[in-house]
Amino acid sequence: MPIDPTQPYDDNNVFARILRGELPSKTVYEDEHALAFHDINPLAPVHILVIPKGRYVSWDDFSEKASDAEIAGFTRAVGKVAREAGLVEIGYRVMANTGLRGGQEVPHLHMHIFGGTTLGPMLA
Ligand code: DGP
Repeated sequence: MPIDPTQPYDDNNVFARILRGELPSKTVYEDEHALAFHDINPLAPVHILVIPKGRYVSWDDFSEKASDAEIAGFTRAVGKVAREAGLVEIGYRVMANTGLRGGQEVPHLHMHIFGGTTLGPMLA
């Protein structure tokens, strides 16, 4: 179900539970600002999710309310994860589904990193 991007942050969402270690994930990277793990339902040979450690519902919420340090740290983490996954030479895609008609289902900001193949103009 798509989420309402204006809803308050839900501390029981699945990514909040992964951050607290209550649910397992295949972690590929972690630092002060970000956690990255493999998507449970990969849509490409490489499909990694990068999430901020702060409580942000969406890209809209994060880009408005996060501190400059959080934004810088998170952005650098996304780039680092893609580099460490070996995606720079072949190319990759970064995507944040946002809100009701943006296809967002989990109400904690997550950047999808897709790679490992030639990506079409859009992923459904
Ligand atoms: P979105 O539609 O942008 O909100 O994408 C949510 C993604 O999260 C979707 O590709 C599947 C993934 N996902 C949902 N639940 C879990 C989970 O428990 N573990 C992991 N690793 N990924 C999950």
